Amino acid sequence: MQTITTTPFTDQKPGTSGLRKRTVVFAQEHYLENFVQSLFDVVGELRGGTLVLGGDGRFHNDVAIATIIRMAAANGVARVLVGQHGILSTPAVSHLIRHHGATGGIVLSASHNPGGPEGDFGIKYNVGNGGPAPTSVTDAIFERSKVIDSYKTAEGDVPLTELGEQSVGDMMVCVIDPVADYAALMESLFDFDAIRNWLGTHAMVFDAMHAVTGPYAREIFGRRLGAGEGALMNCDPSPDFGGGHPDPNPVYASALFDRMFGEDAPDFGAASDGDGDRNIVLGRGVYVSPSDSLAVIAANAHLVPAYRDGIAGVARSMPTSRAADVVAAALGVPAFETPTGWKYFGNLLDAGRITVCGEESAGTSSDHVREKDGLWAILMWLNILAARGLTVTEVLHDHWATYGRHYYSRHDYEEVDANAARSVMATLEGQLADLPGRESHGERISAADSFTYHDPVDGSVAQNQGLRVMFDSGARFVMRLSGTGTSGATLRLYLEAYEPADGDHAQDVQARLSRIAAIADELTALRKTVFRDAPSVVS
Ligand code: VG1
Ligand code: CO
Repeated sequence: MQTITTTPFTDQKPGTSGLRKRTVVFAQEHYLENFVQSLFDVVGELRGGTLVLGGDGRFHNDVAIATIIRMAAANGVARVLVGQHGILSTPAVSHLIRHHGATGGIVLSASHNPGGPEGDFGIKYNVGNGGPAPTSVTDAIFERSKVIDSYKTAEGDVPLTELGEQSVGDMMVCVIDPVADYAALMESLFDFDAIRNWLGTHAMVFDAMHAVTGPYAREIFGRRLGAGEGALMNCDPSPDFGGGHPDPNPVYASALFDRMFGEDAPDFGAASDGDGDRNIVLGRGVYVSPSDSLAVIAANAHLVPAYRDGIAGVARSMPTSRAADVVAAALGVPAFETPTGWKYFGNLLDAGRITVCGEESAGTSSDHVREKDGLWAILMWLNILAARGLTVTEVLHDHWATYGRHYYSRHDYEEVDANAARSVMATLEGQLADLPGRESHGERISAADSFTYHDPVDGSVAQNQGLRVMFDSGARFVMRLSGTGTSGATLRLYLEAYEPADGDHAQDVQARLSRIAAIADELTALRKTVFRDAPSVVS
């Protein structure tokens, strides 16, 4: 065992989902080591405990895993469960922590951000309930990283190619099948017979985007559910994601969108992101907005074996459309509004206050793990389609006819000047108190605030979680700064308009939202201030 002298970095503050930086930043001498030692210093229970370890297979994954294994041995960890070839999806890590009663887990991923030497890398820590470390833990790690002066490491290298047990000093390293436990969990939740039958007469296509879910999809959709090889796109994980960008949106998953909107489109299409926690769902010629997906899943969960007895409640992140709230009200169960980031759902799930939760950013999940779970959401849809015998379009139209439609879109202004982005936020924040009652473009503002969350379980408070402007018509816009970018700032504008159950559900989404977008731009001088004519990404 060796103790290595180091000096602190000042920028190791985890964001919405772990510490995410350019790969070149992580590749600096001592950078990863400082953060990992700060983690071991803060989470004392890891000494003598079990750590789950894996990543999305991106460039630098292997180097980082070898480093963490040596440091874990030197810091007294008793056992590391590491995915074969260093692969584990985020939801699989969450499940493995819970299944094996581990102390915690480390996921190496920058999620949907591009990988490679010019791309991004990331590390996140999950605690014993399987969920992302709460802010109290990440804040403590950051504080520790600012004063750290040495780290501990040991000799030893573990090949990750073969399953089985090896040791590094006193520590046991178990190289585990990344897929087996997770696939068994999925099979225990859903009606695989019904899905298999449905796939006998319907076609699906799933795009793993050369990221982590490829091996999971082959086992679950391919082997267990009998979807043919033609159903699986880009299922070999690669360090640079096949030169692509593992973000399942219309821009980066354009091959999938082209297929689903093309001639002879399959009945069902889906994709997940770099670390497998996000999902998108499409039908023939139709894209399901993630906010709608959460609402549809909540409304139909009772058709799926694991949720046959109904759901206890629903939670959504604040910028997610309020479609799920309408379903919760109809079911007579509570609906919660939390800040952006999965860590805020953990307490509600642990306390049994909610069963399903989700975010507009293509994340949906339930109490089966403590992370968002891309393949789970896709299986929910397949199970619902099989149970109802309807197409994706029919399910959506029926949903809107029952609950009304929340037209929804997110406009991202990526990598803008950080000062300009802050000034847009400040401009809007300065006006909030005066906005109620103001009229523009035929819309009247009913309320406006900066979102503060009071956790109903542990009483913790999270302030400044985004600015909300609500309208009498049921429309809303939200503005917040991203906490996952690695250069400049990304400003997100979330737009929503409500059309009641008997309203017109066939309008063009952007056209329907253009009034609210214009008001948002007028109030904040957004485009002028960040020097952009249009958003970088519309989803
Ligand atoms: C984004 C999304 C947020 C999500 C987070 C992590 O955060 O908006 O909903 O939880 O990414 O997802 P931000 O701060 O950039 O808006 V993942 O799949 O990147 O772990
Ligand atoms: Co992700």
